[in-house]
Amino acid sequence: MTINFPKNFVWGAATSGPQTEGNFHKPHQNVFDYWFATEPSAFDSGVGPDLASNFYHDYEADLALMAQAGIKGLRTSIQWTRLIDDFETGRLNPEGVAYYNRVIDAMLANGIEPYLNLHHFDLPVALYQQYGGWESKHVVDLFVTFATQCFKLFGDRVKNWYTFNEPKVVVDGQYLYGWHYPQVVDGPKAVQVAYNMNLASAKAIAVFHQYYPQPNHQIGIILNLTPAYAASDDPADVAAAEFAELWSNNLFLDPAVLGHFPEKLVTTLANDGVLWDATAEELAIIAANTVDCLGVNYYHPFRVQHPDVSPKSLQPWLPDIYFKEYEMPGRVMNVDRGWEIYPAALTDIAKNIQTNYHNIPWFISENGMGVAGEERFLDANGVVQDDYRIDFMREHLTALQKGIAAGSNCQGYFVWTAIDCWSWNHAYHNRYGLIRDEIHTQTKTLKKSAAWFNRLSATNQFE
Ligand code: BGP
Repeated sequence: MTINFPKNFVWGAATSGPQTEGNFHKPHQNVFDYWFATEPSAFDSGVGPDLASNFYHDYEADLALMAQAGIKGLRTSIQWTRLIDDFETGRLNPEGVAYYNRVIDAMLANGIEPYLNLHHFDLPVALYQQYGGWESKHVVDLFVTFATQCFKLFGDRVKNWYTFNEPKVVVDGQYLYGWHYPQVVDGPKAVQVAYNMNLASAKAIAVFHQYYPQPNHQIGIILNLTPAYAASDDPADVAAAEFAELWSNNLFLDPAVLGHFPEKLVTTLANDGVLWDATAEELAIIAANTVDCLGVNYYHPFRVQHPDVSPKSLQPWLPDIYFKEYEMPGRVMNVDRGWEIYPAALTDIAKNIQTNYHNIPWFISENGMGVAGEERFLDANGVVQDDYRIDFMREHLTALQKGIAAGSNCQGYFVWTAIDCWSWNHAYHNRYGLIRDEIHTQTKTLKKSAAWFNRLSATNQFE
């Protein structure tokens, strides 16, 4: 069977500044730089983001390899801590400006369209220390100052922009479950952070549209969508899944695309006494500045059952009073990463966007397979035989194509990731790249999946 994709479908790869560049010539630390400097044991094998993929020095060779893998679009991010010297005034760091100019020009020279994101978990740590980070509306305005600089500097060559990558991971990781620095565990603060990031996105979009009208330029947000599936037909499980969907997905999806928060979520948070602090003026900004397009990162679904705790029993408030993760027996797992593999969710996501989000243009902005110990799969020629990664992409693309055939407006697929990179707490443990990075020798080589992807990108189809 041949699986075909629409004409002009974009085949790309995603990555981020903090995970690839390495900490060379950066005037400031982000929260991960600071966390590593103060607590290296929080990272796999005590390895931090200092070198990452050394993209800062290797970008020309790396981009040439990406072009060989058929990558036609690269989503990466500009680091706030590299571009800006003074966060309050937005004064630029000239070295940072020159670096991003070089990278953008090199992308274009390699036939790779830049897709730039402005925040990939990498808040400047000084803004946490001074203001509480995303808890603060002043930080919202400083983000807009940074975003404005980016639009002005690079918008002549960059047509595709994103305000945030996975803001929900900031809420969960930094303010609820302690995965990421500052490891705050505080439900009401997390609720305010979610609101403030929605506001920051809308305010940045407002500025962007003043500079660049559509259709030549577009701006969106990148959301990790984890469709919530109830563990059973039991009404308690169904209600748990309904709240999980509101909290995990609609919290950002609805304001970004529809311009307002889901009513049921607002009512629930208000009844629990934890609703965010919002003004009518801010809500009007959110209503008026929705996204032009949407990036969807998809890795795994969210299986949900009703929680053991009774509502209101958990004090202080946590969203966990409404749902609990369900480890479905028999589910297919990526054991190395601990995530369920469930490609069919992509068909559901496509249908949801088509039906409930006015079929807005969207693309897969991340999807990929992280595997530990890939040296096991090196062949005699030094090529990683990563058939599991090809299978993973094939299955997900088949599910996605079903949604497209039914009319969903999906315009591209960006694999996570181009070159093996540094990955937050897990450092280099799980490898996701189409291109292998032999970290110790700094050698980068195409894996088998790169050849497969290149064919896919050239023909727009696979068997
Ligand atoms: C997404 C992030 C990426 C990347 C990816 C893989 O949530 O946007 O930055 O890291 O997940 O996850 P991990 O690196 O944790 O295995």
